[in-house]
Amino acid sequence: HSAEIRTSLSQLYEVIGNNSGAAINFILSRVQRMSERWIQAGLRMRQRGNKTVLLYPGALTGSVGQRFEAMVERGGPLGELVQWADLSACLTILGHNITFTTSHFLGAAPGRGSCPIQRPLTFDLIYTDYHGLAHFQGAMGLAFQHYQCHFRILDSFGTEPAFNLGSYTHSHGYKTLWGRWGLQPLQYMTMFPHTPDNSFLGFVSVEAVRTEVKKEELEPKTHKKHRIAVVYGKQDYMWQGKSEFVEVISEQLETHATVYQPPGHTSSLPSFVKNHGLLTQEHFLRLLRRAKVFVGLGFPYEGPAPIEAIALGCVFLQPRFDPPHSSNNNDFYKGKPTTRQISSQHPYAEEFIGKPHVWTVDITNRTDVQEAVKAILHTEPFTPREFTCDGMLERVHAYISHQDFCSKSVPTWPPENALRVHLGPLGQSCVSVCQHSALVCEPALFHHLNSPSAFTSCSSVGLEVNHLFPAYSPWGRHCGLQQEPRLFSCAGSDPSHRRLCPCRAYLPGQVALCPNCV
Ligand code: U2F
Repeated sequence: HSAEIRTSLSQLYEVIGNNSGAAINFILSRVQRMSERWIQAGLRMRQRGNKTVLLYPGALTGSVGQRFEAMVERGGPLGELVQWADLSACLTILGHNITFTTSHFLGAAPGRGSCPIQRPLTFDLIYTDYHGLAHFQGAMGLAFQHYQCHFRILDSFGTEPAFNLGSYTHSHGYKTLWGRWGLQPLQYMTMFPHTPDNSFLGFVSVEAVRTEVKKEELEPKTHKKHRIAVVYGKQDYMWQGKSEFVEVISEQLETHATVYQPPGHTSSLPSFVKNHGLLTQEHFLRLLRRAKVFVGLGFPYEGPAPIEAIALGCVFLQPRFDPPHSSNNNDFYKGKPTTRQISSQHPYAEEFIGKPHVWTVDITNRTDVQEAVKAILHTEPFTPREFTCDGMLERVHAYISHQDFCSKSVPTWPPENALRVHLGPLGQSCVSVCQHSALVCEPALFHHLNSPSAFTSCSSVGLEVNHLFPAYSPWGRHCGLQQEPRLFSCAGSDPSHRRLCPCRAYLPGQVALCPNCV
């Protein structure tokens, strides 16, 4: 039978509703709140799919899940739940058949009653995370290898190819707690377009409700949104050492917070801050709607909230990190399989959105902060297309129809005519080389330029297992080709190599897709 775009999410409520807990409630209420927008976007979308899909958020499962669950209503991370909610809504609307489970079923013997893993595997696709991947490996034994190509891993911060292969990380000193699964890097799906080596999954941001904006315009000035700052920081510790910064802001704006307060605990927040306690997502968004500025304190890194704030017409004011934070100098990033240099609390907001919506400042410089706050005038709401329902449906549909990690042959999507070859300067990664030409690095096109003919002049050619290749070395005019396709890397850079880069154009506001390949 041919699947259809669904015009209701009732099937999803059923499959999610078989699970329970605070995290599941967050997911369900988010999907319900956004259901009308999903359905309307689904009607605008002509394409559909009919895969059988398992969603298994390992972070909500077993003992890891208990710890995560305990923090949901105490200021713990919610970004992952935002993504699971939006992914499951998106797949349902596209017409796929979904199973969603957080039960630690994997301990059960195969074939017994409720175990969703049956042999042969009945799912076309399995969306999980790093925790879930380990559960599957434990439960499936040797069959795991065989099914690897069906996995899609939700990985907020991304996994660079250099961390991808156990033997390679070991011999090249790339230390990580998470990588080394030997999947194809595009099987990892990130929350923001961090490195194009991974697939950018994203989520859906709230969109400003037009009618409400209009209504506000007609109301007296006092009801207009202004002179309120909301500080981004759900737990007390995130405010430590930031009091001067918050003070400068509060000199000009009424300052609000949503910090979780344990019962019987006295607040250590400055007395001029109006703390609402941790809010439900709905009330949090209502607060942002009234505010003019959303203020980052430096943590949490790279979460969804700034995108929502900008969508609701706030300016996001955030700290610059100089020197940048990374897995080398920062406990949060330590062990994460990435060499990214985090130049501010939210590099996506800084680089992809920027002024007038995003101000990245040195928060220890009083005059800089004051100037920024003063300069923040009326800003229109803004949402990049990739964070709308339409954008996410288009992107996820494209991935499901074109990405095939089970095939033994080279990738055929995006098509070769999308390829723009660029030879970078010494020391630059293909991420920046392509960026400089307003293009994006496309790892699925690497195989087209992994041959001597792609270079202009080589006195010698070598084939090597090296994540920097294909690359050119001016010393001896050596051309290096890649021997291991799972090490093709947009992110890799080195002072003695000029990377040969597969760049491509992208749709406005939809960096994951090229203009002629959807
Ligand atoms: C990120 O996780 P966080 O949960 O800290 O990310 P946030 O940007 O704070 O927001 C997640 C959602 O929480 C909601 C808000 C966001 O959609 O609308 N919310 C709320 O419901 N009530 C409130 O009072 C305040 C916010 C990131 F996503 C994770 O991947 C990281 O692990 C984490 C640490 O860097 O940061």
